[in-house]
Amino acid sequence: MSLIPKTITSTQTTTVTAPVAPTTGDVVSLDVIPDWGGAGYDAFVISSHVNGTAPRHATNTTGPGPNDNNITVATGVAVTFVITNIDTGVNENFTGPASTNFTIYNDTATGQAPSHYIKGQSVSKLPIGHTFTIPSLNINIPIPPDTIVTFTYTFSNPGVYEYMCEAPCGSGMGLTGYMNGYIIVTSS
Ligand SMILES: [Cu+2]
Repeated sequence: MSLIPKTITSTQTTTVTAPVAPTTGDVVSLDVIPDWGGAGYDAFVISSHVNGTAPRHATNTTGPGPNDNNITVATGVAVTFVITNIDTGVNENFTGPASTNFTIYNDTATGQAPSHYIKGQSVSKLPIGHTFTIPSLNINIPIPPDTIVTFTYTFSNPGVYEYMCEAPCGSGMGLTGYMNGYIIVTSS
């Protein structure tokens, strides 16, 4: 499956365009939407569930998570995660080794500038808004503001894997359906 270019306009009027990258296997597209459920309730949202140019949860609830962000994939398939962060906020600086290979695409006036990180490479004081973290697999991907971040992972074992953001990003942090979700890995 190839990635489909798309454009999302954030509430801060910054436009990011997804990379068109050759890949095989499955693609999971997630957006990080600031204030999805109200002030401070940022969320990972399945991209196809995002509506409109000022994306918001349909009911704008600040209650329990809308559960729009669970993912199902199969074992043994290379899954490419495409995480589009339309949040322009910085919440902390990320320092540490790259937990796996990943690429950060920065939107520039002349197009997208990819920065490739190799597993083990040291990352120092990278300003980020969020992370995409799967604690049980030691995956911890930094997500800078207004970027698209991609990485590919093949799940070996069926199960339910919690993913989350570990950056201190507000009230949605730690809430299922906001900055937390689950990856259901089925046997192929
Ligand atoms: Cu976050």
